[in-house]
Amino acid sequence: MELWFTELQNRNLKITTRVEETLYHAKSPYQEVLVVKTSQFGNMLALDDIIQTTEADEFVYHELIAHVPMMTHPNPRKVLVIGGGDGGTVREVLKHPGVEMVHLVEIDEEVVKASREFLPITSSKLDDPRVTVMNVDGLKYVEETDEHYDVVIVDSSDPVGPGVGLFGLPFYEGVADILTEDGILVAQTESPFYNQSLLQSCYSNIGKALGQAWVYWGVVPTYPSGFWTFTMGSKKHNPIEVKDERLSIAKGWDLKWYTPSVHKSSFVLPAFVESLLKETENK
Ligand code: SPD
Repeated sequence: MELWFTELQNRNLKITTRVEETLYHAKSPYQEVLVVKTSQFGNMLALDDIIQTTEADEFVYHELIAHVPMMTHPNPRKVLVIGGGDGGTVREVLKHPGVEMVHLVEIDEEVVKASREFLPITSSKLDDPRVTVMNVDGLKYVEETDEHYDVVIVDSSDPVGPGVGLFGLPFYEGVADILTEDGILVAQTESPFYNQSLLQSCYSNIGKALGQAWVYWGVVPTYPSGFWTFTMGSKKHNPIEVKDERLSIAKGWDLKWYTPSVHKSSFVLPAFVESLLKETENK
């Protein structure tokens, strides 16, 4: 019998990949957590039937969401990751030698459990002594914490289910309050092919909350359209002006996507994305 996993990418489009075996399946209070072994992408984590990460292409997303803000800040010591229970973002953040503590706020402990068991490379740094994993709601955490962070990374799922509040202005304003005075926020902001208004509102809201915003992108084959964006807000530091000397600290790290040139080129946007962002500036 043939087994296939299908994600409905939008109302008109599906992506389907062959499954060899189901490795983990649980219904948590928040969502359905599934890990399958696929023929094309290796082990793959899906939440409510939406692909979150796969062994084959996780490096693109995790290197970009972590290293672009972490290099932009001159000395990131305290980092908060919201979502990201698979551990891939934490793994990349810890490559920065000055990092003293990483708080991982992942609402769903089933995601962490499944990833520890079936995504061993992605989750490999979750037990690092600098890491504290908290299974609490990111929105609530941001409202209630007294901690301040140099970098906050919003490694959320899509704007449906438990992740929906993580894309709104009140949340970004809350993050601005718990950032240090030169702090940086980055969020995953979906595909400009299929989710244009979401990208526009994130760009506009992050700009309002932090003062300045930039969009950058990479290619994640298992996400809708493959073309994936991240939006960074920074109170002080400009990601495009980071000195080559700073970017060169990544030499010798185990990286497959991020390089000093990629850091800069990721901010070069196709014309249609530039136009989308320009539209928001006039509002
Ligand atoms: N369409 C899926 C987008 C998922 C983005 N977050 C993935 C989390 C990986 N750490």
